[in-house]
Order: sequence, then structure tokens, then C-alpha cells
Amino acid sequence: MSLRVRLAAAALLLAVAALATTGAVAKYELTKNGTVITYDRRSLMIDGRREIFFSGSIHYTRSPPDQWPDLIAKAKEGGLNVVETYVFWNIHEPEKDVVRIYNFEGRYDVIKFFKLIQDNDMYAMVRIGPFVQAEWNHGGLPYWLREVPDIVFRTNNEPFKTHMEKFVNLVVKKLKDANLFASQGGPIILSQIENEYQHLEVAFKEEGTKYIKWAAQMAIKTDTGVPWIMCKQTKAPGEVIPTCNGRNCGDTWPGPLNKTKPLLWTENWTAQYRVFGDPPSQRSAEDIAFAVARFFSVGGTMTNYYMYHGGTNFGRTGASFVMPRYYDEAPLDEFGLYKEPKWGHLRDLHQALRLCKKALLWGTATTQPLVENVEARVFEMPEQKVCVAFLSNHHTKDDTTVTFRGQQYFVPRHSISILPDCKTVVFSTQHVNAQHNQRTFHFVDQTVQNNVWEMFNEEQIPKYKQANIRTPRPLEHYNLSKDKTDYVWYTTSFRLEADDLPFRRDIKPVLEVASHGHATVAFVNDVFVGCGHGTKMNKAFLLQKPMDLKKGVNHIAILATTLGMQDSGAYLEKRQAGVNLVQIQGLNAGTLDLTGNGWGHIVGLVGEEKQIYTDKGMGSVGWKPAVFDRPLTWYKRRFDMPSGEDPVVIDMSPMGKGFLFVNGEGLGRYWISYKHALGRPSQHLYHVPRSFLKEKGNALVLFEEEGGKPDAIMVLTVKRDNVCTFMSENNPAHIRSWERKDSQLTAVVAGDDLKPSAVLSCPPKKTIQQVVFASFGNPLGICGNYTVGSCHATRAQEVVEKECVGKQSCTLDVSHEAYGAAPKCPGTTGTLAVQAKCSKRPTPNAAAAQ
Ligand SMILES: *[C@@H]1O[C@H](CO)[C@@H](O)[C@H](O)[C@H]1NC(C)=O
Ligand SMILES: *[C@@H]1O[C@H](CO)[C@@H](O)[C@H](O)[C@H]1NC(C)=O
Ligand SMILES: *[C@@H]1O[C@H](CO)[C@@H](O)[C@H](O)[C@H]1NC(C)=O
Ligand SMILES: *[C@@H]1O[C@H](CO)[C@@H](O)[C@H](O)[C@H]1NC(C)=O
Ligand SMILES: CC(=O)N[C@H]1CO[C@H](CO)[C@@H](O)[C@@H]1O
Repeated sequence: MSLRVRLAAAALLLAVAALATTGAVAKYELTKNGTVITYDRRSLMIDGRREIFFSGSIHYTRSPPDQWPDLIAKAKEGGLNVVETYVFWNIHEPEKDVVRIYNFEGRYDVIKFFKLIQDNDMYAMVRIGPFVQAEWNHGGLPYWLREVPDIVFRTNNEPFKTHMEKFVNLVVKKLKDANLFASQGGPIILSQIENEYQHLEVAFKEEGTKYIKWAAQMAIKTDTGVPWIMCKQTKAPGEVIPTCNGRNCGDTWPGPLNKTKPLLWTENWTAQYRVFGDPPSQRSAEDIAFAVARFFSVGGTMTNYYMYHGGTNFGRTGASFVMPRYYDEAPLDEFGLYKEPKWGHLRDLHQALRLCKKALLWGTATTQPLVENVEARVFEMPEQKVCVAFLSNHHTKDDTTVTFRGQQYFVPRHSISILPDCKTVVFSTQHVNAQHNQRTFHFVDQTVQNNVWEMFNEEQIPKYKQANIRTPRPLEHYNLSKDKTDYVWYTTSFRLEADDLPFRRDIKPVLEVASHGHATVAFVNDVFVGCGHGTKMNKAFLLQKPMDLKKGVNHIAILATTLGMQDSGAYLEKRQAGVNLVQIQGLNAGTLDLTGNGWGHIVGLVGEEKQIYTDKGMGSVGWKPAVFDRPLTWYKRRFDMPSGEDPVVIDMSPMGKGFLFVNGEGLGRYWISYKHALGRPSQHLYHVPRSFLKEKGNALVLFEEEGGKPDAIMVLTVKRDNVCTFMSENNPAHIRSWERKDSQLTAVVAGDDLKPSAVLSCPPKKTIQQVVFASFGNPLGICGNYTVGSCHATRAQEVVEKECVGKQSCTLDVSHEAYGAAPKCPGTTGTLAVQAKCSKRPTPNAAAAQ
């Protein structure tokens, strides 16, 4: 670095310090030709310039690289200026060897991911952890760490700290080598060390406090030139910025105790991640918008949507019980399609907040109570005629009308209205002007051809004497599997005399298998007797099944399966799985405890060892015509790629529990037999990225543990081609978009007047082919299923067709004049509801006529 640059940077920092409203400014030295990132209570600053940040989490590991450009571009289009990702230690350093093997290829190419963010002129946040939780296997810690002598994870423990520091340095070096930190001219403006440590600090007491201080110092020592953050860690040491994770950080979090640090929100859950056994998770666009508007109205200057796009936990990458589909309810769904109105409503919110930027970053904030539970938060710069107001109604049931600066405003329940000039409502969190859409799944002819299945049986059920690892008592599962497989066989054999068996034929002895988790399938004398499982909350469980025993030698074989390693809490290195205690009830002699009977163990399945899910390994076993409804069976068939570009999914509804592969790529664990409270499986559709597929003859291979009918498995495509609008004539914030010119607010509308308007817009490369429904009056229902109400303008269909058919996007007036409706339908205000169908076909009239 030249002296000139150093001087320039110092001058810049002085200027920044003069601007700051409260407290000191933390300095990050300018290195190379990059930008300086600083902060104070108010905000982060980029080269001394304050900024507000809308960030979204997109994890590179959860989508194939060919999808990354589209996801990042859609995030930018949604009004984000930051993309955030964790770094996942266990996939980058899967083995600890003499020579370490690192993997930064393909889906794990984090460098390429950050470069794409930079190509889109966006900032990035890197959350290194390296413990990340993230519903990721073992919270991102490699399995081999468990085997490091005397290790205790995430506390003041030398072996852990040594390995953690090595990995953090490795990641920082890789990022620096690629010039990815802002200080080097790259996109990364923030880095995170550790993750939600606070509750562990409580558990580990002083050792926890020592560790987190060490972690902060170790991180700062890496000299990235950008600030470090710690999420959910109130007492972040020194210059590290503590950040909030939660649903409502604007109301539940007072901000950093150190008043020189800004209010940043690193995880604002857009729904809730799901584990097997969970019903669908929802968080409405309105509720998220409320929470974000609230956070900015109390002085927050950065929010991060967790997740903006969830994606898929491919293969065995999910944490215990976490299903492959991840945050499908995010603004971009599992497949990267716009989930409307969430995506559009948040885009509109970001636009509204950007109009307030100046006041939010430099204005003086005051709070003015209006009526009970309703207040105005005002940011003002009187000398510059800048004034911004947030009218927030915290009532959850009551809408209200308030008077603010001499004008009346309707403020719906649980809402915030944003007034970037203290006069005009440009956005209400409760009024969605963005379009809606509906996701549909479709048969594709070429995938149902050749629905011919073959099978391979997992050989014989193993017996004790065939097992190579024999011990008096059953061994712990992870110690055996080393997390290379979900499956371990536990076998034992024992002799019974005739008078041990129950005299009455109708009374059967009962097998009892206690397991630390997560699921078991039991066989007695080669006969399937049943399966059982724990849950995310209670992993340990007891399997109790009646069985037939015989005089002489009996054989028990239990296939114990895990569903990933746990990703949260203290002492993760001590978590156990697998068979624990085994006994038999109901023999004449009473209970027979087999726990110390001598156990044989076999790790993994024959099909896994031979990799029969790959084209290469497939030929190493004999496949036979499939017989259905059998446990422990591998099934396979071929299918051709569906034409077009819509995402592809596999509907696994007819199966039980197992694992799914396409062309050797693991699509994840499936578990259809485990129903949630509403009687449905948590996930039955499995994403197959098109980049996993070739035109013809793709190999679909699955391992089924319990039994099912694979010929009813379907290959489908996914569309969000039904686009809708549902907007009332008196939505307070009905203008499509706004611009601020000097201190004047200007509405940007399609026409030249300020009539309310609704926009319908098709996915890329598609146009509106058909208006399926149109009503102006008091229509009912949701996108995909609207019905006319008692009041309906007859011209609606015709007007909408004329305006929209054949177009990629159209703008519709939301006013009774436009549709020839009676000005006042009895007891209602006019609402426009439209459902249109988008499609790729270029002949709109033919499609509309069908
Ligand atoms: C910094 O900028 C100078 C002049 O623009 C250029 O010669 C130099 O290569 C740059 N250094 C880096 C590290 O980019
Ligand atoms: C408060 O934050 C400033 C700026 O980051 C830092 O320099 C200072 O050490 C912090 N104070 C304490 C008590 O941690
Ligand atoms: C797992 O194996 C390690 C030795 O590698 C041993 O110290 C530990 O006790 C084992 N854990 C269990 C639960 O058996
Ligand atoms: C459509 O909505 C009506 C009521 O508006 C409801 O009775 C019906 O079940 C819905 N149909 C579907 C398929 O959701
Ligand atoms: C991981 C986590 O803390 N999740 C929380 C998110 O918010 C909901 C509702 O506020 C909590 O129930 C979860 O525990």
C-alpha cells in the first residue's frame, strides 16, 4: 500500500467521524484498492457513505451452480443489495488426513458464488462460523472432529480451537486470494464468526466467555479489513458487532449494549425450516413486511431474510430429521421460482424504505403516540425539508383511523404505513399490491413411458456370525458409521428351549428395542417384525413388536438408521445414536435381556458399498423384475428428461422411507410413512435439478426400507404460471411505484393519472395466454380458485382480456369506471380479482380458445 493511499484513507475516516451522530467510529484500514467499511450506532458506512442494507440468505450448497446466476439476479430484482451465505466446513474438509483434502468444486465452489454476487454489483456477507447450525448436518462441523482426542466443541478447548482457527484461516485466505473482501475491492462487507453462541456461553460459563473472546480476537487477527459480526450474542467482544436473529427484532431487541455499534438483523425468518413430522410452515408476506418496517422504524439499517431462497438439502447434507426441501416458503421457492405475493410485496417494501433512506440515515428520530397501540415514528431533517413517518398499529385485531399532522389515515391492524414525505402513504405492510401466483405440478408424457422397474434385494438378512465387528453389547451408531452412511446392522443370536416359549399359541413374545435414535427396522428369523422411530425433539425411542420365536437358535437383526447429525446445543460431540438395549418380554421365564448377549455389527448396505445407484456400480449386482411392497429393497428405472425448462420433481407418495438417487446424485432422504398432525407426509416431492439430468435414460434408483409401490412414482414439472391480482379500489398504497426527485415524491404509473393500478406479469419467456377469471365487485377466494361475489361487473373479463392477452405483463386500472361497475356495490368497495395463465406458446388466440 502506498503512502498516498494511506493518507487518503485517513482523511476519509476523519470525514466519517465528523458525520457520525453518536460515539466512536471503528476503523478498518484500507488495503489495496478497496473500500473502507466503518460503522457507528446509526449504520454501516461504505467509504464513509451511510447505507441501508436489504440482504437475503442463499446458500451455495443448496442449489446447483447453474442456478446461482438466476437466484442472485432475482434477489437483486427483489430490491436486495446484499446476499448472505454460510460457509460449510464439513463439505469443504470432509477428511482429516496427513494431506488434507479440500473440496471447493461444483456446488461447493464458494469463490465462484461470491464472484457472481460481485458481477451483479451486490454486496456479500460471509458467515464463516465455522459452526453454523443452519439445519445442516452436524451444524457444519466435520465428523472427524469428534474423533480428535479430548475435544469439546465450541468452548475453551485447545483441540477445538486449533482446528477451528485452521479452518477460519483457510477460508479467509481463499477469499483474500480471490480479492473478495470489500477492503480488496470485493463484495464482502461483513464476516461472521461463531453462530448464536449466547446460550452456549450460559452452558459453558467462564470457559464459554473465554472462548468467545478468543474467537473474536482470532477472527480480528485474520485482518480481512471488514467488520466481524456475531449473531445472537449480546456481549460481542471489542469491535465485533452483535446482531439479532428472530422474527420481530424491531420489538424484541434493544440493539447492541455498546452504543457505538449499529442495529443489524442477520436472521429474519421468512417461514420456519421443517423436519420430518412437521406440517407446512407459513409466514405471510404482510407479517414479514411488518417486522422489517418496524425494525427500520426503530433505527435498524440492515435486515437479512433467512432464507431468501432455501433450496434443497441434497444427499445426506441435512441435520437430524431435517427434510431435503429447505425454506420452500421463502420469497424464491425451493426451485428458485418467485413465490408471490411474498417476493413482490418485499420488493415494494424495499422500494418504499429506499425512498426514506436519507431521513433514516441522517434524520432525528422521534416517537409520537397517536392512540393506544398506534404510534408515529418520525425521522426529520428540517433544514433539508426531509421528513419520513411510519404509522404503526400494534393492535392485532382492530383497524383504526388516526390523525397525523392534520390529516386522517386509515391504519389497518398489525400494520405499518410508510410516508416518505410525512404526507403520502406509499406502502402499507398490510395491503398487498404485488401479484399473487399459484404453483402447479404437471405430468409429462415422456416420463411415464417405460415405467418398468427392476429390483435388487439387500441380500440375506445378516446373522451374528456373518458380522465382522463383534462386541458383548451394541456399539454406538456414529462411532461405527462415521457418518458415511445412515445404516448400521445390529445382530444377535440366542437359543430357546421348548419350555421357554409361551404355552398359549395366541400369546406372542414381544421384542423391545431401545434406541438412541433415529429409526429402526427389526427382523426376527429373517421375518420383518416392524419399524419404529424417534422425533426431532425426542430422538430416543422404544420399538415394541410381537414376533414368532422358535425352539433352538433364533436370530435378531435390527437395521438402525440415522437421519443426519444434530446441529444445535452444547456437547454435540457426545450425541449418540443406534441400538441401546434389547430385551424380550412374554417368555415363560419372564424377561430375557439380550443387551449383553454378544452383538455383531455391519456398517452400511451392500448396495451402498457397491454404489449401485451410479451407472458404474449398477452392473455389479444382479437386478430382477421388481416385486413391490418389500422392505430393504433397491428399485430402479430409467426416464427421459421432460422437455422445456420448468423445474422437475419426483413424486414419492407411494413409497415408505428410504433414500433417492438420480444419475448417482443423492436427492435426499424420503419418509412418506411418517405423517404430520394433518395426516400428510411432510415432503413427498423431490427436486431434480435439470443439471443432474441428460436427455434420455436417466437412472432413478431408490432404497426402500419399509415397502411401497414404485410404479406409482411420478416425474412431474413445476410451474407458477397462474398469476393473479386481488386489489381493492381503496388500497391506501395503490400506486405502482414512487420516485423521489429532490424532496418531492412522484408517483410512477402506467397512465398519466394517479388511478390505482394492478400489474400482472408472467415468468421470463412466457406470455399471458388466457384470462381464467376476472371480476370487479366483491369476488372471493385465493389465487387458483376465485369465485364471483354478489356484485360483479360484466365487462371485467372483456376489459382484462383486451389489456393482457398476448403480453408478458399488463397494467390494469382498479376503479369501477374501468369495468362499468355500479359506483357503490351495496356494502362493499370495489375489488379487482384476476387470474391469468402464462405459457410459452406464442399463439395467444389458439390458447385462449381451447
Ligand atoms: C490499484 O490501483 C492502481 C492504479 O489504479 C493499479 O495500478 C494497481 O494495480 C491496483 N492494485 C490492486 C491491488 O488492484
Ligand atoms: C465498543 O465498540 C467500540 C467500537 O467497535 C470498541 O472499540 C470498544 O472496544 C467497545 N467497547 C467495549 C467495552 O467492548
Ligand atoms: C466412540 O469411540 C471413541 C473412541 O474412538 C470412544 O472414546 C467413545 O467412548 C465412543 N463413544 C461411545 C458412545 O461409544
Ligand atoms: C374454492 O373455493 C370455494 C369457496 O370459495 C371452496 O368451497 C372450494 O373448496 C375451493 N376449491 C378448491 C379446489 O380449493
Ligand atoms: C431457531 C429459532 O430460534 N427459531 C425461532 C424462530 O421464531 C419462532 C417464533 O418466534 C420460534 O418459535 C423459534 O424457536
